[in-house]
Order: sequence, then C-alpha cells, then structure tokens
Amino acid sequence: MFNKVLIANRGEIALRVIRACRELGLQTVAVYSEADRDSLHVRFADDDVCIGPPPSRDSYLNIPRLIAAAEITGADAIHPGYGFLAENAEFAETCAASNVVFIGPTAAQIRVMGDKAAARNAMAAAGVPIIPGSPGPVDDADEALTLAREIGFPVIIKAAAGGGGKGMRVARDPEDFGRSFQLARSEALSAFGNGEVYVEKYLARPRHVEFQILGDTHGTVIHLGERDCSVQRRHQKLIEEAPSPAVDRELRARMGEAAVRGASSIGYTGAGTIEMLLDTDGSFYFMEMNTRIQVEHPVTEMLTGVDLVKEQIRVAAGERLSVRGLPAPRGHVIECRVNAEDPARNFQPCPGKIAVFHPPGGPGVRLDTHVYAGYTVPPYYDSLLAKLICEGRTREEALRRMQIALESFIIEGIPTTIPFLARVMANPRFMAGEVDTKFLEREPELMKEPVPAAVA
Ligand code: MV4
Repeated sequence: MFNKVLIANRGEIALRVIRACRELGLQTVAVYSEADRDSLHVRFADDDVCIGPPPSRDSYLNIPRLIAAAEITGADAIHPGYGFLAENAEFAETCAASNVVFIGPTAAQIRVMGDKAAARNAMAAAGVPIIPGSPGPVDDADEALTLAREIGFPVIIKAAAGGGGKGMRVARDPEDFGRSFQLARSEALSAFGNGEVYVEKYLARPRHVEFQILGDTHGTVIHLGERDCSVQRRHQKLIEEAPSPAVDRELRARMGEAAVRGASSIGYTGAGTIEMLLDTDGSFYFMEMNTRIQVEHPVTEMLTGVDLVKEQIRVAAGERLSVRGLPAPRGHVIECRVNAEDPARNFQPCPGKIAVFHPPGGPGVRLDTHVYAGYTVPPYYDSLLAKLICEGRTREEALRRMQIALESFIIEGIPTTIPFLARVMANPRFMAGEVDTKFLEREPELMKEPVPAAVA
C-alpha cells in the first residue's frame, strides 16, 4: 500500500479523496493554485504545494509541476480526481515514468476510450450493443450519405475526438445530410483539431443510463449497478439517480452483463463508467466509457455501501476488490448538483463570496462540498459548489428528503441553482420518473424564476 498520495485536483473531489486516504491511513499532499490558497483541501491535507497562478494550464493541468510536487513531497501515488488530467493518457504515462503510481486505469485504456470511434469498435468486438452506424470515421460526404441511407434517417454525425455532446449534428433526411455533415466536420476540426466524424442512427428520446464498473489487477471486473443521468442541460449532468426508474431486474442484468463484458475485454482496472443510451423500446447501446471516478459516484456509494475511492486506491496498490459483486439493492438515491450559476440569467457562472452557508442534514442526507461561509468562489474553475445526495427506502422517500433538504440548504451572497433544483424536484413528470435526455427541453418553465405573487 502507498505511503503518501498527492491529490492532483481541487474542490469537493479533493476533499473526498483526502477522506478516503485518511481512512486508509495514508498521508496526503494537496496541490493548489494561488486562487485556492484558502481552500479546505489545503487545510485538511498533511502537506501542500502551491503549483502556480490561477489559470488551470499553469497549475492543475501542468504536468511537470504536478510531478515536481510529488517528487519534493515524496508522494508515491497521485489521484487525479475527475476533470483536469483524470483522463489524460500522457499524464498517466508521465507518472509511470516518474515512478509515481497513477491511481486509475492504464494509459492505453485511457487512450482507447478517449477515441470515440476506437471505443465503439472495441465494444463491438466484445459483443456490446453499439448504436447502428458507420464502422469508423467517414471523410467522404457521398460515402457518408450512402451509409446514412442504409442506417435509416434520422442520423447523428459525431466527432471521433468528441464526447460530452460537442461536435454533434442531427440530419433528419437526405436533403439535410450534406450540410450537417460538413458542419459537424468543421466544428470537430475547430474544437478538437481533428475533423474525423462518424455516423450513427439517431435515438430521439433516449435515457442516459450508465453502469459503474470496478476492475482489479487480478482479473476481476464487476458492475455496481446503474445511474440514470438523463436530466442534463447542454450535456452537463444536473441530477442523477439510482436505480433508474426505467430499468427492472431483468434489463439491469442484461445491461450490467454487457458493461462488464466490455470492460473485461480491455482488462479494465480501477473505477470506470460505461455510458449507455436506453431507447424507449428497452433496447440499449454503448455510448462512451469514462475512465475516471465521476462527479456522481456518491449515488452508487449510498445505494451499495461501497466506497469507490478507497477501491480505486486499493486496486492501484495491487490489492483485490473488497466487493465481489452487486450487493442487494437497498432503496433509492437521488443527487442534485448545486452550482454557482444563475438560472434566471441562462445559468451563467456567478463566482463571489459566500456570506451565509447552512447545510441540510438529517436521515439519508449526504453533502459533499468544499465551500463554507466566508469562502470566495473563484472564477477560474467549474461552478460546482456542492453535491446534495439523498437516500430513502423508496424513490418517494428519497425525493421527499431531497425536497426538504433543498428547502433548508441556505447559501447567501451568490446566486445558486438551488431554487431551480427545487422546481425540478416538484415537477410532476420528474416526480413520476418520466424523464429522458430531452426532459429540460420540454419543461422550459423550469428555467425561469417564478414571478413573485403580486402583493395584495
Ligand atoms: C446520441 C443521442 C441520440 N442518438 N447518439 C450526447 C453526448 C454524448 N455522450 C452522446 N450524446 C448523445 N448521443 C445517438 N445515436 C443523444 C445524445 C444526447 C444525450 C445523451 C446523453 C445525455 C444527454 C444527451 C443530451 C443530448 C443528446
């Protein structure tokens, strides 16, 4: 087992990893930019290193500085968290070359899953259902149109180097195709420096259902059930829940078996997530594989009782998984991401000083946050303030606890998405579990602050 772990991240996930390290009796090293000097992850770590000015490229994304921080503090492992360098194969390789263990999968596994077309092919080879589409990238418009006709319209054109919804264009019919194809290619080229695109059958109202995977270096690969992440805005997940209202035991077994088969086919080690699209007819298809711990990992932790971050650390140290399979499900879990954004102003980020902070609590309530009264949210990084997770014996109980927790969650000094989240939790379609990836598109009034009732 390691002696000292450097957390190459900030915010709530840095605190989360520090907690897991402390439970395992490991020393911790925090790295921080000048903007994060007063952050709690610096305060709670055993050691800390300032790695540069606020811009991420000069701090949290700066590989030489992170490796140097590990060397001067004697860290023998690095946990990348999520975002930043968590899925950067070069970082994983540089750690290995510097004799620092990268807590995550191998660079090769990161690389293959980072190329969306290569990932599709790897999954297809493992017999995982993939969305009907082109066998690989297509660069000729006429060839692509012929493929689209074979697949059947509507089709979606996706960037091979893309992901997270960037560089995607839907073509409704042959007349629409040429323009959509060229637009997707030019967007992919400008966004990723790689204009390669591929064509898929377009699913009109899919759910985003993802399976949590754990693999160790002794050949064991398991899944820990699914999370339904369909409530998204511009491909940013806002609300996640488990189990999915649309997945029953039989479907869970089939999807889970496919997810494990896909991960096993590349000998996956560590924590990972197989993202799938679940169509309205119950058919499911591989979408992407994330080779990191995800923001929404607490949903699975609260449903299964498995500490995913401790599992990551144990696996990286060569130990076996401490869980052998999916524990008997217990109840229901919902997570809301609380962001420093203003729903009334198109969710624009609102950094600034938090004047008042009162966290919710009570049975079944977990809050993962790094903020506190007096903390100043910096403008340089993502706007996540906290993850509020509520569990219950039933979905109704988890939902009720979430509604009450949101009402008692006080943050003053900056706008937050709490009022918006409270509206979603009271929305009849959400309460009925009738959501898919277009849910927010169909409920535009959720984005608007209700006009205060006229004073009589
Ligand atoms: C799709 C799709 C429908 N059909 N692919 C969005 C981001 C990236 N992960 C892939 N995405 C989609 N791919 C086919 N063939 C719809 C989406 C999609 C989506 C997927 C999951 C969660 C939210 C979404 C929002 C818009 C579109």
